[in-house]
Amino acid sequence: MFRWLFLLPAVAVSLAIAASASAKSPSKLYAKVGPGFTISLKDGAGRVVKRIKAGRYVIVVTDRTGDDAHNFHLKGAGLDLRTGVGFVGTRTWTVRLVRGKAYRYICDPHELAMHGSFKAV
Ligand SMILES: [Cu+2]
Repeated sequence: MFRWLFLLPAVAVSLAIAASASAKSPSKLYAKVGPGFTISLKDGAGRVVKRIKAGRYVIVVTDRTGDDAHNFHLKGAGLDLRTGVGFVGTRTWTVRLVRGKAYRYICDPHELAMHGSFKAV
């Protein structure tokens, strides 16, 4: 009995931490490259990201291009993340977007045709 009384505060603290972690879990963004010569970054509602609130995000990158030799490369404000050319699959990146900074995403082999950008505000 005596031991359990000691444990109760620890349980309460860990429950509080779990609750705050879920309340603050970052929003997801969806990066896609392919099919064909298409590249995009959209929010959870399916809107192309142009201006976005600064903060932490989880970017789910889906690269479906394979033999077409595309990739998804995000850069700006200290970020430089990319999938490999020829990679097919999903990657998950946790990022912090900084207020006032611009970000650009490209396909490295076809930057002129396949690119987009947004700003954190
Ligand atoms: Cu490409």
